[in-house]
Amino acid sequence: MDRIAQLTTRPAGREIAYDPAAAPTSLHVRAAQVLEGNWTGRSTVPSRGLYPHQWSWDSAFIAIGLRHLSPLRAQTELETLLSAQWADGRVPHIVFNPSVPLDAYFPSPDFWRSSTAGRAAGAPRTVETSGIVQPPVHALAAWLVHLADPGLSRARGFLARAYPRLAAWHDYLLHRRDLGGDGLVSVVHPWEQGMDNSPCWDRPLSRVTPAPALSFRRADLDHGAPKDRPTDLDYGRYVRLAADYRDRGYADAGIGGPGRRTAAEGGGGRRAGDFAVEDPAFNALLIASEYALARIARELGAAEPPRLGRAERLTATLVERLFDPEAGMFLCRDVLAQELIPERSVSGLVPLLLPALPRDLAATLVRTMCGPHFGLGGTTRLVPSYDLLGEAFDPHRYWRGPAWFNTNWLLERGLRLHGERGRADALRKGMLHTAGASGFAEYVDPYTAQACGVTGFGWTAALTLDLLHDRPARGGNGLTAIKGEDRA
Ligand code: 9WN
Repeated sequence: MDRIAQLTTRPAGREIAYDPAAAPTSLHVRAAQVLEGNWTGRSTVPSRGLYPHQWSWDSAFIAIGLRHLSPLRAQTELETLLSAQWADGRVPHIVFNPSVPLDAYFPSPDFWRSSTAGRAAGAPRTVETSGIVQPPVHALAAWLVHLADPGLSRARGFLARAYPRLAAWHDYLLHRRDLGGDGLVSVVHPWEQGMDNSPCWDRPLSRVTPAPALSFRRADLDHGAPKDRPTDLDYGRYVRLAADYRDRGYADAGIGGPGRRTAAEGGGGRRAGDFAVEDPAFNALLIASEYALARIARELGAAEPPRLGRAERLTATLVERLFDPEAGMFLCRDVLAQELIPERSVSGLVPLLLPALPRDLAATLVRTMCGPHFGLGGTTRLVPSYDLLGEAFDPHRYWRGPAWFNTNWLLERGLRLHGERGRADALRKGMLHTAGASGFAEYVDPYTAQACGVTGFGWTAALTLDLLHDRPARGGNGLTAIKGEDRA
């Protein structure tokens, strides 16, 4: 049996429920080939060249697609990531592969120095990781992976082993990262939110003194065109923020905590950092994962999952704190400046995936997505990462305009969840076509669908597989599965 045939067969020997008449086999096989090519034995790299380690939210999206090929691999993907969790609960944004040369990616393990600089925060000793985090898509992924083969999952104790780690991860975010004190989670670095170079960060980043250009060497420019990547100035700021956090032992101090230097005060004592932002997508993904965690707890026998009420309360807080009626969407909040950031990014549409979102708000988000700022169904086939009318819009530069597949997958799920079937079907079709035509590109020009960044990108292939398998005609939608029973 060749590798792809092996991949498309479940470990127990049962063929996967795949209908070749309904989905183009070549797309399916090509997506499987990408995942096979990016598989390292314990996890999947986003890209062999540009991103040769394990990334946190990439792995969650990859597991969601991989479950259709091999539920065992999908479980292993998440288990590998969770085994690098820190004792304080954080799940690091990168788990480094020790066999990859140090100069293949920057910042490398010798920059983060997790096992020494992160010791007080409980970094693992046997594996090197970064010290920041990424959006918490993992409980959602774990639940969807379980659903792909509940028998295998139960036999391996997959959820029973994952649950305490996922619960500790959420507790870390909700307790240690509530820097604004309002119940929402803050990110302390643009890389944590995952949309690294979004114009939303321009204002809060402008307060950060860049690290000197000669103090580091960017590896990303070995693979990507400088005009598509973040500028050197922004990179200098990313490096400064990460180095400062590392030099504080990766300690999370709350705003107003002991010795905290506020933006206004300008100095002294232990600092919480120069960047703290409440982001709608990060928090919405946490809420979606809280629903999933409640389902996992119930599967494991908990009588009354305590997390459901929390998910609904968090949704209300998200609306209260970050929804901007004038913009017709959610915005980011700069916690240090205590103001909403007046930039429209796709992040502000992602809360559409929340089941408890009030109906009128869901309708507003759909209108905004299909209006002049994002153009879905009109000027664009996929939702761009940033406002088409925004001053900083650039159809090719990282997260400043191009369309990404993970955010579009989330929006497709959200549209379907809120009964927008026609729009969801059209978006699904556009994604499948674009994924195949672009060679599973990392991202695409939202107008022309021209491939940008690297091809053979992990989550593009994985989410393509998920869309192929979770066919609308079957009424499938992982998020509906979460909503359905929990809210009944
Ligand atoms: C920094 C791996 C990651 C994604 C992010 C994407 C990019 C890294 C980088 O690649 O970020 O984490 O070096 O630019 O922005 O979303 O997880 O695919």
